[in-house]
Amino acid sequence: MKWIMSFLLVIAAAVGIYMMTIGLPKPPKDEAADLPEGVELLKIVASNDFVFDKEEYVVKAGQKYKMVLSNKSGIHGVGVEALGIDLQGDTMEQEVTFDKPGRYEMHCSVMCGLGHDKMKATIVVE
Ligand SMILES: [Cu+2]
Repeated sequence: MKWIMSFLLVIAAAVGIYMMTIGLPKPPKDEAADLPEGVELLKIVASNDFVFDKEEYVVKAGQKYKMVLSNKSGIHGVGVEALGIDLQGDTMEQEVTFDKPGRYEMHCSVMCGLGHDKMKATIVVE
């Protein structure tokens, strides 16, 4: 009788481990890890509250960035005309080097709804 108990325990443990393995969410992709050398990540997250995740994105002049737009909810874009930036649709990332220090207004470039006109942030190049 004792061996049956041990056997069941082993099965239960095996099932448990299996469930844990398949149940674990995939580790989040570390986007900063696969950047080319010398390139930094500038990630912008947009959501359906018509906001970007920051009011100001501070970057260094002369530094090359990989600018990535991530839409947490809704469909938005990022436009900075003065810097030739337009992220939307199929183009959700772009390499940018900010040359001139200053403040640049960034706005949503996709008509995303009622709050669209107010969906703005600033890129601060230092
Ligand atoms: Cu919009």
